[in-house]
This record gives sequence, C-alpha cells and structure tokens, in this order.
Amino acid sequence: MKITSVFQSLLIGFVAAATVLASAADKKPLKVGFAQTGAESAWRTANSESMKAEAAKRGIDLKFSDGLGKQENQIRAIRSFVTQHVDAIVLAPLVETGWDPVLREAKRAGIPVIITDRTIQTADESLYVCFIGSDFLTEGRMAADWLAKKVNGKGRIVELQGTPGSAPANDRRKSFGEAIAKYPELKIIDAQSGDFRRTGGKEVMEAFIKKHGKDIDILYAHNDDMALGAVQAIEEAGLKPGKDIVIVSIDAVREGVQAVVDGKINCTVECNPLFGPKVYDTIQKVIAGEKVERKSFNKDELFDSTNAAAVIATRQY
Ligand code: GZL
Repeated sequence: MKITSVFQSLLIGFVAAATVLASAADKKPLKVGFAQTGAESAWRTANSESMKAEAAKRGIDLKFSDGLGKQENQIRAIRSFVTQHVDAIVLAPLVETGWDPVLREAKRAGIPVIITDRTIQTADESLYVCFIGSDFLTEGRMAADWLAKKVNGKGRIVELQGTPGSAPANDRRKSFGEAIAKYPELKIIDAQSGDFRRTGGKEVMEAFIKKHGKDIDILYAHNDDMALGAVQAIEEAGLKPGKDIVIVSIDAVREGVQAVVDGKINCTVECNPLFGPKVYDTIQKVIAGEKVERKSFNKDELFDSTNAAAVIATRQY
C-alpha cells in the first residue's frame, strides 16, 4: 500500500474521530447547580421534585444541594458549583440578604445565576440574571381582601409568620397588614414565626390559644403547613377550625386544599411551586445569549368553599 494511501486513511480516520468527538462535545449535558433552601414544607418538596423531574426529562446534569434550612449551606453549595464549572446556578434563597459575596464569585467565574422562589436584596443587580417565582405581596393582599369580606371587616387575628428574614414572610406580612389597615375593627393581636413548618404552626398556635383563649377569631398563616399544624392545635383545644376560628392561608398544596374542602381551612391562596420547566427554558435561553425577563411571576389563584372541591382531584402538588 503506497505511503499516500496510508496517510489518506489515517487522515480520514482522524477526521472521523474528531467529528464524533465534536458532535459528542456539543451534546455534553447541561450542568446546572441548584441550591435549594431545605425540605421545610410540602411546597418545598413539590418544588424540588419539579426541578429534579424536569432535569431528568431533559437530560440535564442537575447538581442538587439541600440547604437544610441554613444560608451557610447554600453559600457553600454555590462555591462548590463554581469549582465544578457548572453552566448555570439556580438559587432559592432562604433569606433576602447576605448573598453578594458568593454571587460575586459566580459572576467572576462567568456563571449565570437564576434566583427562584424567593427574592434577594442586593445593590448590585448584575449579580443575577433574573427572578422566577410568585408575587408574595399580591398573595398577602389576596388573603386580606378575601378575609375582610368573609368577616365583614371585623375580627381579632393571630398571624403565623414564615421564616424570619425570608422574602415570603416579609412580603406576606407587609401586604396583608397594609390591606387590613382599611378596616379599623380587623386587627392583628399577635404574630410569631412557625418557620413554615407544620410543627412550628402547631406549637405557636398552642401558645396563642393559651395566651388569648376565646379572643382569637381568625388565623392568618403564611403557608398551609403551619395552618395544618394550627388546625391540630385548635382541635386539641376542643375548638372547631374553620368555624370557631376562621383560617386563611397560602400555598394551596393538596392537603391545604383538602382542608378547605373539609371546612377546616376557609381559604388558601395558591403559590405554584412547579416551575422547573420555566427555569430550564430560561437557562437555555441565557446560555444561547437570548434576552430573558428580569422578573417572571407565576400565576396564582385562590381556593375557598366555592371552588376547592372542583379542583382537588386535579391538584398537581
Ligand atoms: C414560597 C416559598 C415558601 C412557601 C412555603 O415561594 O418560598 O416557602 O410558601 C415554603 O411553604 O416553605
């Protein structure tokens, strides 16, 4: 065999191998780091499941980190994503502040950051590309407006607040308080954090009942898990949740909507956690250099005795 034909066959083999490698390279799965808050509620479980299931469906290599309810764990996770040179970082920030230093490290590494679920406070808007989640101010207003009608603008409210320093707790407190200010006889007589946890809701409601007894007309809970814990405490005190104490809550997780059907919670405002698809669509646009919306709010509706039974069978979370 002449030298030239040996050289030609080597060259063809080399080009073929390079082509295979090149096509394999551009099919390299997207690598995404997700720093999740923890597993404090049914909402959180559904949100994590949405992110994991959609990544698996799209063949995305998802590095999932459970923050166990501690900001320092989320910060550590982001640092590890930078070391792993992920293509994008998703952060569901436990609290609103304290993110600038670690987000600067991601920016220096050229890794885009998507903030999901809860917002952050920062002076440097370049530290993240966009926010995807719900509008907690609207949720608080929807809860207050529904309640004012239900009780004709009169009643003594105890408030079960979410995680201190978190955007949902801050915003749901703020907008609810502003909305009920229009009704001088609708007053918050006590407020305490149950940390979005069912156990927290039960313990704090037990303390409220001990302290205020029959003076409690209404419970406003920042999420269904705490409301469901409070329902247990109310029943153990020999009272009827949804009747002796009107309960308005947020999230509309399946168990919360079922409690509305059962008349134990009077109203729950939806806060949809199933935004995995929207997050990955956004990441793919960012990596392709396309413009994306700076803030993208999920659509949320409200469930009470007029519509809960009609939707309970089809609730996805
Ligand atoms: C809201 C989310 C809140 C939920 C809680 O987007 O951050 O945290 O309302 C969850 O159930 O724990």
